[in-house]
Formats: sequence, C-alpha cells, structure tokens
Amino acid sequence: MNAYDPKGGAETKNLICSSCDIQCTLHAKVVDGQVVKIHSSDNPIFRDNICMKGIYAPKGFAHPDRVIYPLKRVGERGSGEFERVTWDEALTDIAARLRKVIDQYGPEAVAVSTSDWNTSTENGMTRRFMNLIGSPNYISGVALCAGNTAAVNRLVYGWFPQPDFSNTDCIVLFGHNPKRHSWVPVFNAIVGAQKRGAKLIVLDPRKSEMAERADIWLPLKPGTDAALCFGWLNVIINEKLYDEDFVAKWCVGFEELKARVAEFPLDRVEAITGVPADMIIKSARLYAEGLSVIPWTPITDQQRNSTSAIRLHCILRAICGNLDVPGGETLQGLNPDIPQKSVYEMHEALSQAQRDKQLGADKHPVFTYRAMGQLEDATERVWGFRHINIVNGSYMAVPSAVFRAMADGNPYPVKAFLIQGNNPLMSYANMKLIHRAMMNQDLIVANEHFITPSAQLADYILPGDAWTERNSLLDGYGWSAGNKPSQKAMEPPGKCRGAFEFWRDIAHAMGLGNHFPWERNEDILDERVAGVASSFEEFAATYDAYLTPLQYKKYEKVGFATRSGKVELYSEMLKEFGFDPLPYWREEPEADPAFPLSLFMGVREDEYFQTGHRHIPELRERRPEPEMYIHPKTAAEQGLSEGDWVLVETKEGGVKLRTSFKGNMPEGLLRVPHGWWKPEMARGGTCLSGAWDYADAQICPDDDDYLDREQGIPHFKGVPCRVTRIANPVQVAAE
Ligand SMILES: Nc1nc2c(c(=O)[nH]1)N[C@H]1C(S)=C(S)[C@@H](COP(=O)(O)OP(=O)(O)OC[C@H]3O[C@@H](n4cnc5c(=O)[nH]c(N)nc54)[C@H](O)[C@@H]3O)O[C@H]1N2
Ligand SMILES: Nc1nc2c(c(=O)[nH]1)N[C@H]1C(S)=C(S)[C@@H](COP(=O)(O)OP(=O)(O)OC[C@H]3O[C@@H](n4cnc5c(=O)[nH]c(N)nc54)[C@H](O)[C@@H]3O)O[C@H]1N2
Ligand code: SF4
Ligand SMILES: [Mo]
Repeated sequence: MNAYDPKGGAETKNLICSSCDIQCTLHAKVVDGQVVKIHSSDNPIFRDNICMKGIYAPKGFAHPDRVIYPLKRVGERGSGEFERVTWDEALTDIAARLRKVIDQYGPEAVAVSTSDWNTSTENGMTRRFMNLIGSPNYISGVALCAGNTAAVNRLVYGWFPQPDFSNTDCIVLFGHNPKRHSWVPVFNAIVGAQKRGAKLIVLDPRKSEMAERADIWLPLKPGTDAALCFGWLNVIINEKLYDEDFVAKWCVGFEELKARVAEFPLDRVEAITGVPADMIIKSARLYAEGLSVIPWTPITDQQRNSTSAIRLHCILRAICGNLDVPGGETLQGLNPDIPQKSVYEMHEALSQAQRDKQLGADKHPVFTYRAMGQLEDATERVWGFRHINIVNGSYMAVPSAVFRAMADGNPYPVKAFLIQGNNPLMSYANMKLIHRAMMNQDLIVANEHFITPSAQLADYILPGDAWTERNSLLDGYGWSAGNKPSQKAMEPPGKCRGAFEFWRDIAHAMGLGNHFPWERNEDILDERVAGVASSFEEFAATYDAYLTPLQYKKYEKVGFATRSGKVELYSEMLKEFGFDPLPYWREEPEADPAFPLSLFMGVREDEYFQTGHRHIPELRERRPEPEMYIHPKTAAEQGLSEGDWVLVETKEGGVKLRTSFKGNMPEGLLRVPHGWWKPEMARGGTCLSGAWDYADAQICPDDDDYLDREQGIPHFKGVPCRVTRIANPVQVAAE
C-alpha cells in the first residue's frame, strides 16, 4: 500500500460513522483502494463531529483477529474452536437447520438479536425475513436504549420527538452525559446552545462533565428520576405554569393526572430523591418558563420505573407547550420523498396468530405487537403508513422472556438464534440465564467482525462488512425525517458481506428468494432514493444530508397518532392491559443488609462503544482495565486503596473491577462499566475471553423486582451491592 500523500493521489469519500450509534458525517482518504485516514467533514455543520473511535476505526477493521471468512464450529458448543468454510456450505447447512427447527417447533422457535448500528444498513431486511418465516421473536440492544423510549413516546403522543437545540431556551439532561468523545454531535449541540444563552439543567447523582457545565445540577439518588418529575409537575401544576390552552384542547386525563401529582408533595419528593425542595421549585420554574427540551436519555429507559419516567418526560413536554414547536421538540414523521426502512419490513405479512405468540407480550406489552398494534390505525391516519418502527424499538419481543424460552422451553421452545452484530451474552441482564439459553440452542449464527464471547457460543460465525466498506442510507433510525448517504470507500476484506446480503442469502437458501428480488444492496438504495435522484451514487454525490423543511403543529390538522387522537396523559390502553393508567412511583424492594452499597451500570467509556473495540491497541492503552468508580471516603470505609482489584457483587452475581477513586461520585454509590471482555484472553469454556470475569451483565438481575412492569426491561440504576478486595485476576491468555 502506498503511503498517504496529502497532496495528491488520494480520493475522498463521504461516510457516516457507525462505530457508535450517533452517525457522524466523516471523510475518508482512500489511497490505492484502502482507507488510510478518517477525518472530520469539511461541511461546517458537521465539522466538529468526530471522536477517537471514528478516527481509529480503520485500525480495528484491519485487525488481524477480524473474522474475514465464514467459520464453522468444531467440537462442543462453546469450545471456541472453529474451522473455515465457504459461504455456500454455511448457508446450505443453516437453511436446512432452520427448516428443521421450524418444522419441529414452529417459526416462533427462531429468535433474532440485533443492535444499533445494524439498523443503519440492513434496509429493513431483518424484520422482513422474520415476518416472512412467521417469527415475532425479534430482540435488540435498543430494548434497553432509545428503542423502548420511542415506543413509550408513541403511546403518549404517537411519535418520538427530536429536540430543537438551535432554538431552545433550556436543555434538561436526565443523567445523559454526552462528552467530547461520546456522542459528540449532541455534546456540540448543547455547548452551542449554551453559547447562545440557553440554560442547562442536569440531574445526576454524580457531578458529571455535563453537571459541571450546568446552571442547575440536581444530585438525585439513582433510579429516582420518575419521582423527581412528579416534583416538577407538582410545582408546574400548582403554579399554573403549564399551557392551559394546549391542555384543554389536546390532552386527555389532565384532572386524573392532577390528582396523581397531588400525591407527591415536595417533602415526599425530597425524601425519595434526596434533592432539596427549593432546588426542585427553582428548576421546575426554569423548565416551564420558556421553550425547553428534554433530549432522549438512556438513564430512564433502564429503571424499574422506566415506563412511568418516560411518560412523565412526555407529559412535561406536552403540558408545557414544547411539542412540535420551534425551540421545543419536533414530531418529524416520515420523509415525504424517501421511503424509510420500516416500509421494507413487511409487518403486514405476520399473521395475528403469530403476533400473539410474541414472547413477553402477555406480561410486558408496551413495545410488543400487542401495544404497538393498537396504534396502527392512528399511525396510518397521521403519518400515512401503518407499520412505523422508530429506532427499531416497536414490535420487539421482551428479551428476558426470549432467553427464558430459549433456556427452559417456556411457554414454548426457542431453538435457533440468529445474531446480527450484537453481543447478546453481555448486552442484556442476567448473563447466566443467557448463557444457559444459548447453550440450549440447536443453531446459533453470529454475523460479526470478531469472535466475541457470544460468537464463541455459535455454530457459525459469518463475516460482516464494515461502514468503510459499504454504501448505505441512514434514515435517522426512522426518528428524524433526514436521510444521510454513506459511500463505500474500499472493498471488504476476505469474504465479508453486508447485513443486506446476510438476510438475502439466508432467505434465498430457504426458498424465500422471490421476496428478496434485489441483487445488490445498491439496488435497494437506488429504489429508495428514486424520488430524488437517478441513483444512489448520484444521491450520495449530491447530498451530505437530504432534509425537507420541518412543519410544526401538524396535530392541528391531523391530530396525534394515538387512539384518542390526543396526548394521552392518562392511558386507557395501559388500563385495558391491567396497568395503572397514570404514571406512578414504585418503591425499591426491601433493603438486604448483605448488600449495603448501591451501584449503577453506566458512564460510557470514551475509548470504546459498548462491548466493542477492546482489541484496538491505540484505544486500549488509554483504558486497559474496567474501572469501578468510588468516592475515596467510601473506599476508606471498605478498606480499599486506589488500584485495588475488587469483586462487586449483587444478588445476581459478581464482577471483577479495578478501583478508581473519584471525588465526584456520591458516597455509598459505585459505578460499574458496561461491556468488558478481553479479546486477548482464552476463548470458549469457562473463560469466554474474560466475559465471566468482567461483564456487567452477570450482575444485572432480571426478576420481577428488577424489571419495569409495562416493558419488562431491567433496572440498572441503584442496585444493592457489596464490594470485596481480591487478588489481581489471573489473565488466561489466548493461544
Ligand atoms: N448489561 C448491559 N446491557 C446493555 C447495556 C448496559 O449498560 N448493560 N447497554 C444497553 C445499550 S444503551 C445499548 S445501545 C445496547 C447496545 O448493544 P449493541 O448495539 O449490540 O452494541 P455492542 O455491544 O457494541 O455490540 C455490537 C457488536 O456488533 C459488532 N459490529 C459492529 N459493527 C458491525 C458491522 O458493521 N457488521 C457486523 N456484522 N458486526 C458489527 C461488534 O463487533 C459488536 O460485537 O446494549 C444495551 N445492553
Ligand atoms: N464513547 C462512547 N460514547 C457512547 C457510548 C459508548 O459506549 N462509548 N454509548 C452510546 C450509547 S448506546 C448510549 S445509550 C449513550 C449513553 O450515554 P449517557 O446518556 O451519557 O449515559 P451514561 O454515560 O451511562 O451515564 C450518564 C450519567 O448518568 C448518571 N446516572 C447514573 N444513574 C443515574 C440515575 O439513576 N439517574 C440520573 N438522572 N442519572 C444517573 C451517571 O452518573 C452518568 O454521569 O452513550 C452513547 N455514547
Ligand atoms: S461519536 Fe465517534 S464513534 Fe460515534 S459516530 Fe461520531 S465519530 Fe463515530
Ligand atoms: Mo444505548
């Protein structure tokens, strides 16, 4: 390969980074068919949006451990040993084994787990395949992230809104803490808004980077966000700071809400959250004073009170007049010119009988077909299409229910598990259960870049292409109406193929090829942009982003996409499902003296995205080990010194971490990082490349006390725990 010559000989391509899920527009310098450098876009809108994960991405893609040929398991499941096979051999066997599972147990015995990045590149083919075979059992990491938030927002006002950072007066971050190397575009948008004079309110138990920048920091106890919202509503309703006209015309259930809010006098809220009443009053007034935004946050989609907390955010937005106005939060709907990927998902092909089998929907219906199906008439009326799937978070099965069915066959067996670029063993709660579930499968296929702990349990590992190696069209997760093209900058190595090809090829091998008529990924992309360009190539050469002007207050013409056509402060649908129709506060389970401390899973690592990237030396040397953050005083009480290795245990299990003193942590609270394993450690067996030592999923409980009632997603914020000093863990090296 030639050295990179900045003066000439290089080609520049416009790409969207998928090394995390925020989709920065970047440039790639290509020399002799290889990406030699990633740098920021010269478009002034995107110029500052880049982080170290994007910059080092080509190093990761060129890593010698990358899987570039299809691999087939040899030896026992979980031995971690594989041999090279051809795509044809793999696909023929996979199709035959899927057929066998379907014949024996029914199509619902096939489950799929995917992830955030994948939504940007598969053009709806994942759900299309599942709907055509007849399986409703799709799960995704987004069930613990923006996906479930999107579904709850749809219940309240029919869409998942986007904050208008450019025009707002006030930004409220419920824990959410974007940084210079974490969700950079959001960080830059907030910093830009502050420069313009917008105020910032941060709610965080820890004095985070964003809390440092805030006008008001509310140091609430972990897991108490919903209670804090009740405090704000109390002030806003009592002081009549809400938009009375909007509430009268466009909301149902205000009187009932008012009665519920009256159950939360500020002394009660102060007792639950630990935030002084005068701070609650001051911040509530600031929120209600002008136009304000509550950007999406993962903090409230990972709590036992998630559904209530997310609904309370929605209610605050609605009654304070922030919905679908400039400076508030916009309900963008579909782009009128470019069909989004939901259109390709073919949810209409799945029969009601198969929808009814979706795992977990009986107990926790909110993001499943059971609840989302009830919005279809309204969705069609308002948005012109029935089966909208925002952030891939609608029509999902409940992950813990799927793993139980995989492990124990209850209520019916799930025996084949297709994984697309997700590390499911480590990306949900209760890793022991997930491990048991995976060990009980007849077929596991992992479409991956690396032999992750999950892939180590697979029958086949099929090599995926990377974002520098494919053309794709990103439609803002179907959440915003903008579309961004990403140009292929180089050929994938070895036999790597894209997510589209993965589903297309499995579908063809199973005789479903007539529903997958596109020969190449680019054929679908051409089709999608046909309304605005003669080909995807032309589209990508013309637009950095394709946007149409936003229209505000669309509800005045078409209403909201809910059953009542209004904002549902009170939900008849939830009542019919047997839940409280209003948001409520659910107390923590009784304290157990064996677990005197508390922890939360979170604070993303700047260097890595979720469970990925630990193999890139330039990033790993910056953060070699998983770190438990602890206040020095709590550490002293526990007899710990900086750098000590500890076992942090919940009632579910233990995880090994290195102690790191942080003065900005509250006393008694520990931070556990998400997603640690060590690619350099031994594969398979009882090591699974360190997943059994370091992965947080081992200590995340998923019993009823720790699952949100309406959605069944786990509680990560404020889990009782204890900490014990241990010897430095032994690192079993890979051969
Ligand atoms: N226990 C626990 N679970 C969690 C969380 C937590 O904090 N704790 N966080 C939750 C949150 S917020 C989220 S967003 C989800 C995230 O869940 P995911 O989005 O699944 O994220 P990752 O763990 O990064 O797994 C992605 C996998 O895809 C592979 N990959 C990356 N790019 C490509 C590609 O282009 N092609 C192919 N074929 N593979 C690719 C990577 O190697 C990696 O193994 O996890 C959720 N789950
Ligand atoms: N570099 C990098 N960037 C990333 C990611 C990554 O893995 N690496 N992941 C991306 C993804 S998928 C996501 S979801 C986001 C997540 O990123 P963020 O939204 O920033 O979430 P976290 O970093 O987990 O935690 C943010 C803050 O929540 C606080 N917190 C903990 N418990 C509570 C609580 O109960 N209530 C409140 N109000 N605050 C609490 C923590 O102290 C912390 O300061 O980051 C994205 N950006
Ligand atoms: S923040 Fe970093 S990793 Fe995420 S999309 Fe932007 S450049 Fe890529
Ligand atoms: Mo996330």
